[in-house]
Amino acid sequence: MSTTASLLPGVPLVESPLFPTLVDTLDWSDREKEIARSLNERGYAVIDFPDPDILARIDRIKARLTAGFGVDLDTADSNKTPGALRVQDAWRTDPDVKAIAANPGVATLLGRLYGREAFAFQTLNFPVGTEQHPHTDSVHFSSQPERFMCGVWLAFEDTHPDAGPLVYYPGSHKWPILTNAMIGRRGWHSTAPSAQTPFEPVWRAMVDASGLQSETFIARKGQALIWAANLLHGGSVQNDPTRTRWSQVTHYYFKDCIYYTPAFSDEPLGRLDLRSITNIATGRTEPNTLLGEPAVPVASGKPKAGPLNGLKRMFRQDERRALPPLPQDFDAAEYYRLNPDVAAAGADAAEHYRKHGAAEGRPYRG
Ligand SMILES: O=C(O)CCC(=O)C(=O)O
Ligand SMILES: [Fe+2]
Repeated sequence: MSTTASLLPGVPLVESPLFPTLVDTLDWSDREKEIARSLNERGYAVIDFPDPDILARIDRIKARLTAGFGVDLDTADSNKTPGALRVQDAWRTDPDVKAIAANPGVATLLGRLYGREAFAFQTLNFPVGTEQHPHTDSVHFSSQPERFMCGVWLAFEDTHPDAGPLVYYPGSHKWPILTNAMIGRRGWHSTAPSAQTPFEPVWRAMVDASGLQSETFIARKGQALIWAANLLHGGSVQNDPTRTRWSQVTHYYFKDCIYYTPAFSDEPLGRLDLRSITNIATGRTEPNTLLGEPAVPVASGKPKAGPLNGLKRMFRQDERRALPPLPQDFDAAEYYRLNPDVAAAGADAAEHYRKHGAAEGRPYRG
């Protein structure tokens, strides 16, 4: 690590306030510098996915996943938007989804750009546009130190402008990362149906106040867009409901961090909704650590004296924490329909929603 980089090891290199001087001290290629500058200035960068077999892989994935959505995705004029169609973590069963998530070229690139080893921890496959309200992934999954998280959106087909392309607000990644404390709410025990809904009016107001203009990603099949943890993004309106917009999103974390869900945490009170993170490439759990020290959840009692006391209090997880209650209009059949992976996994809908679905912002109403 260069001398300048070593001043702020807890900030991703591409997001560092020292970036303008840092960039010339690193052994990055011209292409890496170009990608880094785009991420630093605009909060995203476009790459050709580094896999010679990518087009064939994509076709195999589409063929395998299509049946699971229970919607006619092949007939030209069929309506393909009956609800929020997506499969989470298909990498567990689909070798090509896993190969994309575990692509060594992408992990190496991200590792160099962020200054820490990168690993994929979640996949989402979408056959159609999501029309998801603009959001940052930072409220869903964040890290301590913050910003060690990013998304890679891979186009599984050429994006048609009427298919509800991915939309994002270049420059919004430089905004402060919104927390519950900032928007005047508590996250712990929250009953919000989705992690991001309480933040949505604030993001809309910030777009208005800043005047930032959105852009859409009209991608070529096999192109990918990397977005920074705090870049505001979502799915634009799908003008033509007969069009598909196949994609895979792979979310990445970086080593030696605390991984948690900010929307259900109150950081100033030491209540972090810690996540148990699986490294897709290795299949192993990545420990929650800070500077190499495990962030051990402290069950109860008075913390023992020792140098890590403050940290342990900070990362303490209240084991008596109640799960969020089920929303009144929750319907198990609808939840299975909208989340076919939950049905496929044989999980209990209500339990899955309370333990995972709520925090992941999964839909339960069409
Ligand atoms: O593909 C989209 O429309 C948005 C997906 C997204 O926001 C995500 O996976 O984090
Ligand atoms: Fe997102």
